[in-house]
Amino acid sequence: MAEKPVCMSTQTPSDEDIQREDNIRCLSMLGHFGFECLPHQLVNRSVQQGFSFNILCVGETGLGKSTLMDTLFNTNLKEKKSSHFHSNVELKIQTYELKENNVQLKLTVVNTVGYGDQMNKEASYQPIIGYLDAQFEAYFQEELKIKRSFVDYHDSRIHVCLYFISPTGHSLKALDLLTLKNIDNKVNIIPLIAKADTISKNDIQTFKYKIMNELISNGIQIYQFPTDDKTTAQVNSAMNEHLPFAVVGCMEEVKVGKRMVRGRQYPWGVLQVENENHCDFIKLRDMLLCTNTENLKEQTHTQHYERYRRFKLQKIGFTDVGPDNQPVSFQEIYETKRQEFYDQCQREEEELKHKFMQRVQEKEITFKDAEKELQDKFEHLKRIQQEEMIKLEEERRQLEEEIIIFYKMKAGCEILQSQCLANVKKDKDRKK
Ligand SMILES: Nc1nc2c(ncn2[C@@H]2O[C@H](COP(=O)(O)OP(=O)(O)OP(=O)(O)O)[C@@H](O)[C@H]2O)c(=O)[nH]1
Ligand SMILES: [Mg+2]
Repeated sequence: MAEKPVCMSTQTPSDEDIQREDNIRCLSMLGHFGFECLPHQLVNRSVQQGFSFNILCVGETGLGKSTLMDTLFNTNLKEKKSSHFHSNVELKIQTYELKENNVQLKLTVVNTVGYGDQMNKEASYQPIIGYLDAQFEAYFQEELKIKRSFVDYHDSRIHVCLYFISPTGHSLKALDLLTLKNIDNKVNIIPLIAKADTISKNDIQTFKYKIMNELISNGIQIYQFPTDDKTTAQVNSAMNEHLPFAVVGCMEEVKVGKRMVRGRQYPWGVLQVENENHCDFIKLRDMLLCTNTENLKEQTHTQHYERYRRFKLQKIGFTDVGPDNQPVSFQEIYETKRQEFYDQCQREEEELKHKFMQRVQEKEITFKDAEKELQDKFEHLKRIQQEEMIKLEEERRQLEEEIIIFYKMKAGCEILQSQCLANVKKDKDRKK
């Protein structure tokens, strides 16, 4: 628990109260009220609730991301090593509960897996953007709920992105520029030169200078330690000069003189991680976890999330001022949007109806044409059939006539034949 505050007595009243320009009077106090203890209430509540901090580590496989996280929090976060054979970049999210004295910290570390291992690296930054946006969207949806529960809500928005630069000593890679350009308006970026023990002290200075020049010439915004707070302005502006931090991570302890220190043992000596003359690890840890944690969270909310929220609301159609540049209320916009939506629905319905009627008419015409064609065909066939019938009838009549003639001729022939036979018989009889 935080210490119980000791409330001091207030100043004596002055003769004249000061009237400020914004019409607020500054009064001098006549006695002790106790509101000077307000900050302590905030401290107590914050300690009770605990803190949360979300870090995104972006860097090529094996650049020392996990080791640096372990070194920063002086614990073994038990991260497994990744393989170099991922077909695309993935994100590994892990949340830890840490406790230092009475202060509890919910730490989320998001690591890129397979970053920079693909032949085509153009899409490498997309999963990172997707993740950053998804966390903003989750917070945005919570904000829009009627029943919000921000007290137990785990805010997963990323507060800082530690960007691990390969210690080539040369320049930033195309992938670094591409990713940084695409994420700099979504997250606070602190660039780090990874495994800085692999470059000489002089080369590091030149490398830092080159990196900063490249970032500026490519218009990439990195996080600047704030200099508007008197208590931290001096140290922060000095630290801004040291960016990008050249860091070394290591959990092993080696003996230096009579002390055990965390460091990397080389044939020519020991690189002490927590020695400011050897690397910038201490600077990073102080800036990240002691001096600017709250500012990083504030920037995430007021700059990056705010940008996302504005974009989302504008996309839906919300604005703060109307066409006449006068402020408009949420209710007004909602009503206008509802009316617009209703009108649009009506218009679309009318359009659909009209299209439907047109189609029906077109079909009707087609059907009528087809019907007429069929009717004509039918009439034509009927005519042909009737003509055929008449023809057949005529042929039948002719045949019947021919049959009658035939029978008549047959009968005639038979008479003639019988007469002939009778005559022959008569002749025979006479000859006898
Ligand atoms: N020289 C040197 N080696 C380091 C440093 N940090 C880590 N290493 C070594 O680099 C290797 C990879 O370290 P990791 O921390 O696993 O790297 P990583 O970026 O988390 O790797 P992945 O998660 O597999 O992408 C290990 O053998 C570490 O001991 C450093 O600052 N300097
Ligand atoms: Mg790792």
